[in-house]
Amino acid sequence: LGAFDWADPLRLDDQLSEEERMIAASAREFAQGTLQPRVIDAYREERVEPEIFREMGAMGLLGTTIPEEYGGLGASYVSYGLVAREIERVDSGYRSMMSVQSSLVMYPIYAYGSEAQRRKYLPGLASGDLIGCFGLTEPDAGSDPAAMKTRAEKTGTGYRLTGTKMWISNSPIADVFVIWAKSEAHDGRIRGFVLDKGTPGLSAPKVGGKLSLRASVTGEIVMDGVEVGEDALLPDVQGLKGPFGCLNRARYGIAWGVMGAAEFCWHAARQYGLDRRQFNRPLAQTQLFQLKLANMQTEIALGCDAALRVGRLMDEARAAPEMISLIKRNNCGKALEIARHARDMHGGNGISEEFQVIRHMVNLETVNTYEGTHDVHALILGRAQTGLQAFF
Ligand code: TGC
Ligand code: FAD
Repeated sequence: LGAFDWADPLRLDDQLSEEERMIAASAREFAQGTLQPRVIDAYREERVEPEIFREMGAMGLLGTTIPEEYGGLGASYVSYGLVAREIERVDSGYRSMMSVQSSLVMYPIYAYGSEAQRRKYLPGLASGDLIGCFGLTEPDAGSDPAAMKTRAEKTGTGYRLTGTKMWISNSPIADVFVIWAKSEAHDGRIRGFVLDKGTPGLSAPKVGGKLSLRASVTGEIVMDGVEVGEDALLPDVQGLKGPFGCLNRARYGIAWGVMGAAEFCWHAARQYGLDRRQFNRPLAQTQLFQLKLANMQTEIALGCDAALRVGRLMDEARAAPEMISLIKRNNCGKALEIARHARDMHGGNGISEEFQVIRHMVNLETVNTYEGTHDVHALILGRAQTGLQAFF
C-alpha cells in the first residue's frame, strides 16, 4: 500500500512530467517571493502595479503555450494551468492579469492574426513590455455577448469603431486592445480588431468602487469613432467562435487557478485549527472542524484531477468546450464554498486582511461570475445533455 500525503491526496504530482513540475516550481517561487509580499497592501490600497507584467514576462509566465519564436514558452496546457494555480494561490487578481494577457490577448493574435500582427505584438506581450486587454462585455451585453452594440463601419482605408465595453480587466493600463465588434462590411458578423493605445477616440476609464479583485485594475473601453487601418482586423476568424475560442483557454486556466486559491484557504484553515485552542483543545480536534477539512481536501483533489484531465485532452486537441464549462463551473463554485468555510473557521480573525482568507473569498465572487457565470455554464451543460437551449 502507498503512503498518504494529506496535501496531495491523489498524488497529482506523480502525474506531471519533469518539465511541468519545473514550470510549476518556478511559478510558485515567483508567486511566493515576488507577489505574496505585496498583495495585502496592493489589495487594500487598490494599487495598480503594471510592472508585474514585466516581472511575469521575465519569468516566462506570459504566453506559456505560445511558440517560442513569438516569445512564448511553447509549453503544454497543463503547464499553463499549473502556472495559474500558483499565481492564484496568492491572488485571483494577479492570475487575472496573467490569463487575460496569455489567453485573451496573445492567443487570438497568434491564432487569428496575420504574420505581421504576430510579429508586431507577441514578443512585447510575452515580455510584459506591452499590456493587453480583451473587450467583449458591454453595459447591456454580459452573459449574452451576441447582443453587443459595438460597430465597425468600413472606411476608405479601414474601419471606424464605435461603442463601449464594460468590466474590462487591465484596460486602464493597456497598450493593446483586442476588441470584438459587429462589422457592417461582413454582414454584421462579429470580428476581432487590435487597437493601439493613443489612437484618437479611444479611452479606457477605470471602474471605481470595486470591492473584489482589487489588486487587478478593471475599466471601460470607450470607442468614439476610432479609425484603424485594414491591418487592425484579425483576418482568420468570424462570429462568436472567435471570442469563445479564447475564452475556452482562459476558462480552463481559471479552473486550475481557483484550486490554488482554495488550497491556500484550506491550508490556512488547517493551520489555524491546529494553533487555536478553545474548550481546552485545538479547534482541529473537533469533529465539525475535521469534517470541513475533509470536504475541502476532497473537493480540491477532485477538482485538480479534473482540470488535469481536461488539460491533457487540450494538449491532444480533444477537449470539448462543454468539458471546460464543467470544470470552470464546478471548480469556481467549490473554491468559493471552501473560501467561505475557511473564513468562518478563522472566527473573528477571518475578517482580518492579515489572515487573507476573506480576500480570497471576495475575489472568488468575481471569478465565479466572469468568463461565464456559474448558472450560464449550467445552461451550457443542460443544453448539451437535453438538446434544448434554455437561455431564452
Ligand atoms: P451559441 O449559439 O451557443 O454559439 C454561437 C457561435 O459560437 C460558437 N461557440 C463556441 N465556439 C468555440 N468555443 C465555445 N465555447 C463556443 N461556444 C459557442 C458556436 O459554435 C456558434 O458558432 P457558429 O459558427 O455556429 O456561429 O451562442 P449564444 O449566443 O446562444 O451563446 C450563449 C452562451 C450563454 C453560451 C454564451 O454567450 C456564453 O458563454 N456567455 C457567457 C459570456 C462570457 O463568458 N463572457 C466572458 C467575457 S470575457 C471575461 O469575462 C474575461 S475576465 C478574465 C479575467 O480577468 O481573468
Ligand atoms: P448578467 O449577464 O446581467 O447576469 C446577471 C445574473 O443573471 C447572473 O447571475 C447570471 O447567471 C444570470 N443570468 C444571465 N442570463 C441568464 C439566463 N439566460 N438564465 C438564467 N440566469 C441568467 N469581460 C470582458 O469582456 N473582458 C474582461 O476582461 C472582463 N473582465 C472582468 C473583470 C471583472 C472584475 C468583472 C466583474 C467582470 C469582467 N468581465 C470581463 C465581464 C464578465 O464576463 C461579465 O460580468 C459576465 O459575463 C456576466 O455578465 P453581466 O455582469 O452582464 O451579468
